[in-house]
Amino acid sequence: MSNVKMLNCPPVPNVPWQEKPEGFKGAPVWRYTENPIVGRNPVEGVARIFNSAVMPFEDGFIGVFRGEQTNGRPYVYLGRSKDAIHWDFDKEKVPFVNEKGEPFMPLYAYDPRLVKVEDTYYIIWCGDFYGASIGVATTKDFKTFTRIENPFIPFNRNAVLFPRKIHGNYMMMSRPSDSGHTPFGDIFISESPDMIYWGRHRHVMSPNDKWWQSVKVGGGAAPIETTEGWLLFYHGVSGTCNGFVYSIGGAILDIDNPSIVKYRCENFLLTPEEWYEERGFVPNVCFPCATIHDPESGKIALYYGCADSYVGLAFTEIDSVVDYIKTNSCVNDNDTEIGIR
Ligand code: BMA
Repeated sequence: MSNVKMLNCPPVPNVPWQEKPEGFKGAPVWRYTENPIVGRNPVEGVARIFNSAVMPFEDGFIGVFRGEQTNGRPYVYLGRSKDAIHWDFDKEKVPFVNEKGEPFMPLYAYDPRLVKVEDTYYIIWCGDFYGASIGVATTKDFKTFTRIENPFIPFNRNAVLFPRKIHGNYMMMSRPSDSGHTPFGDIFISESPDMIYWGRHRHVMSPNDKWWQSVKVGGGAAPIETTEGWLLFYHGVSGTCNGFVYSIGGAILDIDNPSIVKYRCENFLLTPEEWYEERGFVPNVCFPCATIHDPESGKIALYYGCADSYVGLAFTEIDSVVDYIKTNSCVNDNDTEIGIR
């Protein structure tokens, strides 16, 4: 086994954890035995919580959760936890304001990500800007949430911010789309000096000939910086006669030029197999949105939405997952080029 290290991330000795089951085979990502960790009707007025992002905060954990209201419209809710497994959710939606401090609520908001860069937390979601587009807000205290005016034009989803600047710029992956259930999807990356103006767009990766990721791919959890490059958990989608199937994939991006994919695993790391992944509002969906990871032990807890109905938790270890991705890598020219045309 190699000795891969996570870089530039604080220790999280209380990362949630369960040992790999005896005799476990296949990709080294195993599910929490008590999944799902968030069940149906978790908050008054919210039917389902899924596709959500969490991170350490103060002496516990905090998260932004996609809550599907009973009127069918998704919104972002805040949750807090002592152990990152049992969550208390706010009854009210996250109260976004504009730069003047006035209420500025999106029409809807879904698939939130939560990333800390330097001393600021960024909440990123998919919302409406005359069609599906990317919303961003900042907070330092999880009390005031200030939106940055529409950073990208529609149609776009699955924006994932890197946890540090590269060459002095913020880096954000995104997946241009249509305004519906997009039947295509490639990951691109953009740079910004200030989180307001974005440019130098580059291609990162496209669907490939491995059927589980042959229709679309989209960023998942914020990448983890490692001695091998940026470890990215993403979703890959297959089209079947009964609709899309969402699996979790793994790739390693170049540390200085993350539009270059160094390794990309040909096998999925996790695919719908359990009842809570196969059965729900949208069956057969495993949708990764966040990790909590501890550089000292190498433990990674991966949070993913299940069947658009529940939150699931899975575990892996930095060196075994990086080894698995490298050993089963299938990069092509489209992955390894810098992504400029
Ligand atoms: C995508 C997004 C996700 C969802 C998935 C499966 O387009 O809307 O929120 O989990 O479809 O329904």
